Amino acid sequence: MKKRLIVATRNAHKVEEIRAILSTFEVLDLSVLTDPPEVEETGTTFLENATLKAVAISDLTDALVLSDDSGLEVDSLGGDPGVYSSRYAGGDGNDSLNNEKLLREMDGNCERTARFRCVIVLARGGNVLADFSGAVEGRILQQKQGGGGFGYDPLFAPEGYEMSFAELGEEIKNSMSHRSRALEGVVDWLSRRFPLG
Ligand code: ITT
Repeated sequence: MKKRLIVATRNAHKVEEIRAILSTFEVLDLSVLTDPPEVEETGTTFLENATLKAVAISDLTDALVLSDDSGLEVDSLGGDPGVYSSRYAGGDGNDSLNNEKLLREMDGNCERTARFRCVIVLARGGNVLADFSGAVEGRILQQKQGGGGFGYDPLFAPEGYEMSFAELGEEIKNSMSHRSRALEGVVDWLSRRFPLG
Protein backbone atom coordinates (compact mmCIF):
# COMPACT_ATOMS: atom_id res chain seq x y z
CA MET A 1 0.00 0.00 0.00
CA LYS A 2 1.24 3.48 -0.87
CA LYS A 3 2.25 5.75 2.02
CA ARG A 4 -0.21 8.67 2.47
CA LEU A 5 0.97 12.26 2.55
CA ILE A 6 -1.18 15.37 2.93
CA VAL A 7 0.23 18.41 1.16
CA ALA A 8 -0.43 21.57 3.20
CA THR A 9 -0.94 23.97 0.31
CA ARG A 10 -3.75 25.89 -1.37
CA ASN A 11 -1.78 26.00 -4.60
CA ALA A 12 -3.16 23.26 -6.88
CA HIS A 13 -0.13 23.51 -9.22
CA LYS A 14 2.20 22.58 -6.37
CA VAL A 15 0.04 19.54 -5.52
CA GLU A 16 0.14 18.46 -9.16
CA GLU A 17 3.93 18.72 -9.35
CA ILE A 18 4.47 17.01 -6.00
CA ARG A 19 2.10 14.18 -7.04
CA ALA A 20 3.95 13.67 -10.33
CA ILE A 21 7.33 13.54 -8.60
CA LEU A 22 6.28 11.48 -5.54
CA SER A 23 4.55 8.88 -7.68
CA THR A 24 5.17 6.10 -5.18
CA PHE A 25 3.15 7.96 -2.50
CA GLU A 26 -0.57 8.64 -2.18
CA VAL A 27 -0.45 12.45 -2.32
CA LEU A 28 -3.60 14.06 -0.90
CA ASP A 29 -4.55 17.73 -0.79
CA LEU A 30 -6.23 19.80 1.92
CA SER A 31 -9.71 18.76 0.75
CA VAL A 32 -9.36 15.59 2.89
CA LEU A 33 -9.55 17.80 6.01
CA THR A 34 -12.64 19.61 7.32
CA ASP A 35 -12.18 23.40 7.29
CA PRO A 36 -8.38 23.58 7.28
CA PRO A 37 -7.27 27.03 8.49
CA GLU A 38 -5.74 29.63 6.20
CA VAL A 39 -2.21 29.74 7.64
CA GLU A 40 -0.75 33.23 7.69
CA GLU A 41 2.80 33.37 6.34
CA THR A 42 4.33 35.67 8.95
CA GLY A 43 7.87 34.29 8.65
CA THR A 44 10.78 36.05 6.97
CA THR A 45 12.35 32.87 5.56
CA PHE A 46 11.07 29.97 3.45
CA LEU A 47 11.86 27.62 6.35
CA GLU A 48 9.82 29.66 8.85
CA ASN A 49 6.81 29.79 6.54
CA ALA A 50 7.04 26.13 5.54
CA THR A 51 7.23 25.24 9.25
CA LEU A 52 4.16 27.36 10.10
CA LYS A 53 2.12 25.59 7.40
CA ALA A 54 3.29 22.05 8.23
CA VAL A 55 2.80 22.40 11.99
CA ALA A 56 -0.67 24.02 11.76
CA ILE A 57 -2.03 21.41 9.36
CA SER A 58 -0.41 18.38 11.00
CA ASP A 59 -2.10 19.39 14.25
CA LEU A 60 -5.42 18.45 12.61
CA THR A 61 -4.61 14.93 11.45
CA ASP A 62 -2.65 11.78 12.26
CA ALA A 63 -1.32 11.63 8.71
CA LEU A 64 2.11 12.71 7.59
CA VAL A 65 2.01 16.32 6.35
CA LEU A 66 4.30 17.96 3.81
CA SER A 67 4.45 21.72 3.27
CA ASP A 68 6.26 23.67 0.54
CA ASP A 69 7.35 27.28 0.76
CA SER A 70 9.04 28.51 -2.34
CA GLY A 71 9.83 31.54 -4.45
CA LEU A 72 12.02 33.34 -6.91
CA GLU A 73 15.20 35.21 -5.95
CA VAL A 74 16.53 37.74 -8.47
CA ASP A 75 20.14 38.77 -7.80
CA SER A 76 19.92 42.33 -9.13
CA LEU A 77 16.79 42.92 -7.01
CA GLY A 78 18.64 41.93 -3.83
CA GLY A 79 16.90 38.53 -3.69
CA ASP A 80 13.35 39.87 -4.26
CA PRO A 81 10.60 38.80 -4.53
CA GLY A 82 11.85 35.91 -2.32
CA VAL A 83 9.39 34.90 0.41
CA TYR A 84 6.96 37.49 -0.96
CA SER A 85 6.84 35.85 -4.42
CA SER A 86 3.12 35.03 -4.30
CA ARG A 87 2.29 38.55 -2.99
CA TYR A 88 4.77 40.58 -5.09
CA ALA A 89 2.08 42.69 -6.78
CA GLY A 90 0.14 43.04 -3.50
CA GLY A 91 -2.12 40.87 -1.34
CA ASP A 92 -4.77 40.65 -4.07
CA GLY A 93 -2.15 39.97 -6.75
CA ASN A 94 -2.03 36.98 -9.03
CA ASP A 95 0.53 35.26 -11.27
CA SER A 96 -0.11 37.60 -14.16
CA LEU A 97 0.22 40.81 -12.08
CA ASN A 98 3.31 39.40 -10.35
CA ASN A 99 4.94 38.69 -13.72
CA GLU A 100 4.09 42.18 -14.99
CA LYS A 101 5.61 43.75 -11.89
CA LEU A 102 8.78 41.67 -12.25
CA LEU A 103 9.17 42.75 -15.88
CA ARG A 104 8.74 46.41 -14.88
CA GLU A 105 11.33 46.08 -12.10
CA MET A 106 13.77 44.44 -14.53
CA ASP A 107 13.19 46.90 -17.38
CA GLY A 108 16.55 47.89 -18.93
CA ASN A 109 18.45 45.65 -16.52
CA CYS A 110 20.87 43.25 -18.22
CA GLU A 111 21.92 41.55 -14.95
CA ARG A 112 19.15 38.90 -14.98
CA THR A 113 20.45 35.92 -12.98
CA ALA A 114 17.94 34.35 -10.61
CA ARG A 115 16.99 31.13 -8.90
CA PHE A 116 13.90 29.34 -7.67
CA ARG A 117 14.17 28.05 -4.13
CA CYS A 118 11.98 25.53 -2.34
CA VAL A 119 11.92 24.47 1.29
CA ILE A 120 9.86 21.46 2.29
CA VAL A 121 8.93 20.54 5.85
CA LEU A 122 7.57 17.18 6.97
CA ALA A 123 5.51 17.14 10.14
CA ARG A 124 3.29 14.83 12.13
CA GLY A 125 1.01 15.61 15.08
CA GLY A 126 2.13 19.24 15.25
CA ASN A 127 5.84 18.36 15.34
CA VAL A 128 8.46 18.97 12.67
CA LEU A 129 10.17 15.75 11.55
CA ALA A 130 12.63 17.13 9.00
CA ASP A 131 13.24 19.86 6.44
CA PHE A 132 14.68 19.80 2.93
CA SER A 133 15.66 22.39 0.36
CA GLY A 134 16.34 22.66 -3.34
CA ALA A 135 17.23 25.37 -5.84
CA VAL A 136 17.54 25.80 -9.60
CA GLU A 137 19.65 28.55 -11.18
CA GLY A 138 18.54 30.46 -14.26
CA ARG A 139 17.69 33.88 -15.62
CA ILE A 140 14.74 36.21 -16.11
CA LEU A 141 13.59 36.47 -19.73
CA GLN A 142 12.68 39.77 -21.47
CA GLN A 143 9.06 38.72 -21.90
CA LYS A 144 6.72 35.90 -20.97
CA GLN A 145 7.27 32.71 -22.99
CA GLY A 146 4.96 29.68 -22.97
CA GLY A 147 1.64 28.75 -21.42
CA GLY A 148 2.51 25.85 -19.11
CA GLY A 149 3.41 25.73 -15.42
CA PHE A 150 2.41 28.49 -12.99
CA GLY A 151 3.77 31.52 -11.14
CA TYR A 152 6.95 32.92 -12.70
CA ASP A 153 7.50 29.90 -15.00
CA PRO A 154 6.92 31.94 -18.21
CA LEU A 155 9.72 34.36 -17.21
CA PHE A 156 12.31 31.86 -15.94
CA ALA A 157 14.78 30.03 -18.19
CA PRO A 158 16.85 27.45 -16.30
CA GLU A 159 20.63 27.50 -16.82
CA GLY A 160 21.58 25.92 -20.15
CA TYR A 161 18.19 26.60 -21.80
CA GLU A 162 16.77 29.42 -23.93
CA MET A 163 13.20 28.30 -23.25
CA SER A 164 11.23 29.09 -20.10
CA PHE A 165 9.92 26.49 -17.63
CA ALA A 166 6.47 27.25 -19.09
CA GLU A 167 7.71 26.20 -22.55
CA LEU A 168 9.87 23.27 -21.48
CA GLY A 169 6.89 21.41 -20.02
CA GLU A 170 6.19 19.45 -16.90
CA GLU A 171 8.56 16.55 -17.47
CA ILE A 172 11.68 18.66 -18.04
CA LYS A 173 10.74 21.11 -15.27
CA ASN A 174 10.20 18.24 -12.83
CA SER A 175 13.57 16.71 -13.73
CA MET A 176 15.51 19.76 -12.49
CA SER A 177 13.24 22.06 -10.49
CA HIS A 178 13.85 23.45 -7.01
CA ARG A 179 10.81 21.43 -5.90
CA SER A 180 12.02 18.13 -7.36
CA ARG A 181 15.46 18.65 -5.78
CA ALA A 182 13.92 19.22 -2.35
CA LEU A 183 11.67 16.19 -2.91
CA GLU A 184 14.71 13.97 -3.62
CA GLY A 185 15.67 14.54 0.01
CA VAL A 186 12.13 13.71 1.13
CA VAL A 187 12.08 10.41 -0.78
CA ASP A 188 15.47 9.43 0.60
CA TRP A 189 14.48 10.37 4.18
CA LEU A 190 11.13 8.55 4.00
CA SER A 191 12.63 5.42 2.48
CA ARG A 192 15.15 5.17 5.32
CA ARG A 193 12.60 5.99 8.00
CA PHE A 194 9.82 3.77 6.60
CA PRO A 195 11.71 1.10 4.59
CA LEU A 196 8.60 -1.05 4.14
CA GLY A 197 6.61 1.86 2.68
P1 ITT B 1 0.70 27.85 -0.32
O1 ITT B 1 1.32 28.87 0.61
O2 ITT B 1 -0.71 27.55 0.01
O3 ITT B 1 1.55 26.62 -0.44
P2 ITT B 1 1.45 29.76 -2.38
O4 ITT B 1 1.33 29.78 -3.86
O5 ITT B 1 1.03 31.01 -1.64
O6 ITT B 1 0.65 28.48 -1.82
P3 ITT B 1 4.14 30.21 -1.45
O7 ITT B 1 3.74 31.09 -0.34
O8 ITT B 1 5.22 29.19 -1.21
O9 ITT B 1 2.91 29.38 -2.01
O10 ITT B 1 4.55 31.12 -2.69
C1 ITT B 1 5.14 30.53 -3.79
C2 ITT B 1 5.15 31.51 -4.95
O11 ITT B 1 6.44 31.47 -5.56
C3 ITT B 1 4.18 31.05 -6.02
O12 ITT B 1 2.91 31.63 -5.85
C4 ITT B 1 4.88 31.48 -7.29
O13 ITT B 1 4.63 32.83 -7.52
C5 ITT B 1 6.35 31.30 -6.94
N1 ITT B 1 6.81 29.94 -7.27
C6 ITT B 1 7.17 28.93 -6.42
N2 ITT B 1 7.48 27.82 -7.08
C7 ITT B 1 7.31 28.09 -8.38
C8 ITT B 1 7.45 27.34 -9.55
O14 ITT B 1 7.77 26.05 -9.54
N3 ITT B 1 7.20 27.95 -10.73
C9 ITT B 1 6.83 29.24 -10.78
N4 ITT B 1 6.66 30.02 -9.72
C10 ITT B 1 6.89 29.46 -8.51
